Amino acid sequence: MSTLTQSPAWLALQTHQSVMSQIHLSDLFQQDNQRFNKYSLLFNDVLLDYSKQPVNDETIGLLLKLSQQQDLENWIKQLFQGEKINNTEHRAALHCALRGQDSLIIDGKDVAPEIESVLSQMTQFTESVRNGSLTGYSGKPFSDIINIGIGGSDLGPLMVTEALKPYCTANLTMHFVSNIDGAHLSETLKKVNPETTLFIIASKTFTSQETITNANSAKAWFLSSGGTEDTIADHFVAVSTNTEAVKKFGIPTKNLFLFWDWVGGRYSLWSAIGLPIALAIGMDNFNAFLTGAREMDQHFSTAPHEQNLPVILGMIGIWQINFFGATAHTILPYDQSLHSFPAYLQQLEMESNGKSVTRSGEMIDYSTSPVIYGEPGTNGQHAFYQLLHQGTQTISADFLAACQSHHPIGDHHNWLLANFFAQTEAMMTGKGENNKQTNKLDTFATAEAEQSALPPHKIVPGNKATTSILFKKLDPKTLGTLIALYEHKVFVQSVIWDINPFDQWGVELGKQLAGEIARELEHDALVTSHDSSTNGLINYFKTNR
Ligand code: G6Q
Repeated sequence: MSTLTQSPAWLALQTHQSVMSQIHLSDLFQQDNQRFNKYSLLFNDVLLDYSKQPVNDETIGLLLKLSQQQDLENWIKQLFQGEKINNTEHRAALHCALRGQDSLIIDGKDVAPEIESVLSQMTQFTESVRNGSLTGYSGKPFSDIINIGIGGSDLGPLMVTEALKPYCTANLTMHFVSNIDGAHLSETLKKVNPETTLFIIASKTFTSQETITNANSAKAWFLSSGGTEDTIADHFVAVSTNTEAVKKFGIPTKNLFLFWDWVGGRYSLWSAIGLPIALAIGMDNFNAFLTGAREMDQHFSTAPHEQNLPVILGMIGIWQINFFGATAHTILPYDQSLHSFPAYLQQLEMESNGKSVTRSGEMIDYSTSPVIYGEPGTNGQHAFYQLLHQGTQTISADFLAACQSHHPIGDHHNWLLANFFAQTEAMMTGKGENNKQTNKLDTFATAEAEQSALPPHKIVPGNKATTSILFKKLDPKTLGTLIALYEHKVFVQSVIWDINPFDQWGVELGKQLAGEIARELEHDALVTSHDSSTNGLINYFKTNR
């Protein structure tokens, strides 16, 4: 048994859970008509409603005792002071510094001027691409930007560029190529003209197999369709920490946007990895995006924990995962422009907190990151919500939506939001006669069926916990605030679980694995060096390719 699960705060929460699990969520609302006022928080334009969670004052008190016991306040300080809290890689995790900090000394050096200098390089570059003064080799302005990157060098910029499409004012079409599957690059190249296409090769290490393979193929395509070695510099820029590799690839250093090893891949969209975002929405909007995140940083580092959005969101997650046994968490943006938000959060949460040893290397005996998945509403309603309403798994959910639409046609937005509210209400109250008292569908349904005309399969038990996040409008600043909210929520949970959220050794393993097999695939001789399944699969591929 770990010290955490034997600690007083943990044991007190376990005892409290056995009481709270007996109370149906709708009863909590009947007992207290002030629940919404008590259990919702507002920061800037972002409203966080956690009143449809199985909590009361005692729950919040006990959760905050747990966070105190795990020294959350001190960890937050260390994060913002640039301590080397990424202990397995001996680095600070300084993504917050990218959102604007007057000065921050790391290893005896102030990093603020370097950040400022890359930001002004980005400003100059994005302005000249957007106003057409920087052109391709034939003198025509750029029409298409292709970002080649993967993981943290792809998911963030892709998600934000999609989410902020209404702010993409320049005449530029953004494309994102990540998969090493040749289809991704080929299908993208079919849509563009080499004379007016700008490639951004985005890779922190500049060694990721997928990115380098795609970048080499893009360069070959460029050279075979009108470009020359001399004009590569007009059409290729790089974002990386690896100056040498960028030079070796053929991109001159003047086209390199630097960032630093203290920016983790999945936290890098605030750095020059955000170049496609800045090209799409312009630097003023990009700065507003940074401001939104900075304001959330200030809130996270100063607000009392009971009024602190990331702390509350994180601790509600702990309550669900470690005490109610939730194994999955679903992200449901009622906003088509946030269609990539669940995929982005999959990486942020699962790569950060999908760990099973503590900071000091001990095996963990409690759950850490749940499986994260999601789809925009209302699409998900017609697909997997069935399981949320009547399935046997414990799954928690975040619903998100904007009050104001960027596309106010007819009554679409009212219908969209009506679905949001109806779903969260139905998940809480259920449907059927006297549908309450238990969250176990089978027991409940049988008892209910005996007393009512409803057959068990028609009874929806409710008592499913949800959190709602409403914001005024999805603008650059609000999106910055929202992303930082989730980043800090992930950090809060990592502190409770005593894990390092900033490394990713499982991902590193994946990067090494394919190399040896790729060499075996270079020839047609059958292989015998693996287990029989892997040999069989490789040999079937070789005989059928
Ligand atoms: C993120 C991960 C991972 C990384 C990609 C791309 O935190 O480390 O997703 O971003 O593997 O790495 P490069 O940017 O080095 O190509």
